[in-house]
Amino acid sequence: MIAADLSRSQLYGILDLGYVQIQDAPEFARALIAGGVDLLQLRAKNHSTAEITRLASLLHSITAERGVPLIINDHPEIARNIRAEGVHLGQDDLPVAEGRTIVGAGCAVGKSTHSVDQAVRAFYEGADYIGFGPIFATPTKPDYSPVGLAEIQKVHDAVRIPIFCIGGIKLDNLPEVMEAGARRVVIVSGLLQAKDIAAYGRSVNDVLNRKSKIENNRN
Ligand code: TZP
Ligand code: MG
Repeated sequence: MIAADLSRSQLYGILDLGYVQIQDAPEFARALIAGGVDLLQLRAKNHSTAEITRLASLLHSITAERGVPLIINDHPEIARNIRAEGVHLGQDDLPVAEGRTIVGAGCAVGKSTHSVDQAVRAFYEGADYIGFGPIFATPTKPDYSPVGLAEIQKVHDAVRIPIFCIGGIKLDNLPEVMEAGARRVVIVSGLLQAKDIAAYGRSVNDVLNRKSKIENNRN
């Protein structure tokens, strides 16, 4: 994946198998893409490598056809084997450089960060993008304290790679997240639990696009 794909991306969707039955994943992926996610991650915390590989490969045929980069959480070998566009690593996973050695050039390496300090370290580690949060408390990542809205501007002042704010972000609190300085967001349960995922995604994109229009007019 090239840097331009990331810098154009505003909405990052995650197909989290904590919310979606594995057999329903392709249908959810199609709905997320119809809703306008710019990036799609597969996050499967409790499945075997074989199951994740099989699903990742199937999802990749769906995302590739629609030009949406697929990012694999936790598993650089799977990302490499199915030729995904990226891998996403957490604080307890391999360092970015080791992940990059496995996935090879052209595959993005993202990292989860939970403080401005971790964000700065991820930047110097060479991450292509970071997730930053949880902004709000969230059942999707229950053991983490929220960083709060005030850190959003600080992390944007500190780090010059794409920053995706994550954690407890929904359509109704999105305006305040953007007001606090966010440019890109990850939404997991908000999208996956929406009655109409595609419509929800389009509404999220409307809010995101309003903000980018305002910014473009300022420059
Ligand atoms: N990392 C930080 S918060 C989070 C992850 C994976 C979960 C975000 O999920 P949700 O449902 O959008 O709060
Ligand atoms: Mg991980």
